[in-house]
Amino acid sequence: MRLSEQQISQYESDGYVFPVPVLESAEVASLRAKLEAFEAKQGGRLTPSQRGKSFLLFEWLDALIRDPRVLDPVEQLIGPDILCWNTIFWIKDVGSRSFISWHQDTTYWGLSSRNVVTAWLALAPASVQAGCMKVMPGTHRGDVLPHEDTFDGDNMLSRGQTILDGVDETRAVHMPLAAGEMSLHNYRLAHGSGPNLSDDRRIGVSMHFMPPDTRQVVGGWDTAALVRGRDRGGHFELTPRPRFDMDPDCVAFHQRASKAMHEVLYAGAAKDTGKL
Ligand SMILES: O=C(O)CCC(=O)C(=O)O
Repeated sequence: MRLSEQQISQYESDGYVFPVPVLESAEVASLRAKLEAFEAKQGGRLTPSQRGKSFLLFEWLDALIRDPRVLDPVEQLIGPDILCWNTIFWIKDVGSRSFISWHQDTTYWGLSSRNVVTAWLALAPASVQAGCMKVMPGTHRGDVLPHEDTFDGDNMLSRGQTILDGVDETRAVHMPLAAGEMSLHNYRLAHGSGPNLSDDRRIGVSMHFMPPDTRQVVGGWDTAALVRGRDRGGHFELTPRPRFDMDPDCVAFHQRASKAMHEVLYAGAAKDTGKL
């Protein structure tokens, strides 16, 4: 799957493009089943730290961040050398009040590049009713807007960071996705999502890709997976690859890597909620 010229120019001007088909329905059903079997084995849900940098924990997610159907469109947007900084599970159970406030990821990831792209893949239907992502077109081109830490318990973001002013809800664009489709957005773009009012879980996994000249400017040591081309920057420790789910060497590495990322996400915050 290649993005058309029109999709590339839409990404440049508006900051997003969707839907991009990635997985066949049998493939997405199999990945969802693997994730849900893992959740069931440990009482029904992922721990906060298992939500992030999870490509180190699950062999199938390590394969997904290297899948050409994900990377070919990403390469069209950020070039042939690609690092994956993070992956995050975004799961809203049926009947939960979980939501994601309007925010820009540049405010708390500590990454120097303007050119980080998030690929958000639906592992279950992400309809408007299910609380799919919504975006504010063009906001990736302006300054980062002021955010406030709200620490709202239902907000899935670590600090409940929320754009105070500058979001005109009437201009919001929803990005509904069928299971197996992904959206792509620039991490400077203002985005968020409402609660899941559907009768199925809303399960997504975001994959965050960056060019190797990116630096971590808030934390010290940080990690990334080299998923395509060469690491010409050398600013991140390259991660090992799990040979199977919960490969002990990678689980140990994940513990250190997610602790370092956690410190970046909470830098300067009034408190640590323990969320990712
Ligand atoms: O899952 C969502 O609705 C929001 C995800 C998000 O904030 C992100 O991928 O950066």
